[in-house]
Amino acid sequence: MPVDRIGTRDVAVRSLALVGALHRPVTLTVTDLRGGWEQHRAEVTFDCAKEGPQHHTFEGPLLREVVADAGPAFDVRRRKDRSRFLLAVTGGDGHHAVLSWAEIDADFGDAPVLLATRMDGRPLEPDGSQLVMPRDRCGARYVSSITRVWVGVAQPPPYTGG
Ligand SMILES: Nc1nc2c(c(=O)[nH]1)N[C@H]1C(S)=C(S)[C@@H](COP(=O)(O)O)O[C@H]1N2
Ligand SMILES: [Mo]
Repeated sequence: MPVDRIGTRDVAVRSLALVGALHRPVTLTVTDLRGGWEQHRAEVTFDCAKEGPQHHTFEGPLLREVVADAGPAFDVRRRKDRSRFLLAVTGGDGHHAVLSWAEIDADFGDAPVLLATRMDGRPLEPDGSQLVMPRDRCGARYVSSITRVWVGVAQPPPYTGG
């Protein structure tokens, strides 16, 4: 893994890969996520079964803007096409959570989900980005140290008239 210098510490550069049904799959560092898109701010409180309520302030780009720039393989003009897509977000420890594209699409759920570049003012370069789900009451989808975002179509069994 390449090494970068942040402050006075040498740290491994964490990056996340956008993969799946995309026209422009890409690998992005936290620095890329900060420089490439408008940074939004979210003050959130979520509950953890083990630790109790957690309160944090996150900054980062909207997940939908980063994924849109990777070119999801749907027809953007067709809402029914967009409504079939899913995203799976994986952390460095293998923990992963699923979202639907419609959940974050402005024409559907419009959830302001972020790929965090800062947590409580601290740059996330040393840890990797964290998924921020401001409307989630539970912390489980706040996936940290993100390594991969997969985009793809939900494929239920073929329609047989039932
Ligand atoms: N990569 C990764 N991210 C994760 C988890 C995890 O086990 N692995 N746990 C989730 C859970 S259950 C909670 S409550 C939040 C906050 O956990 P923390 O306070 O330990 O950061 O992180 C979430 N993100
Ligand atoms: Mo949790």
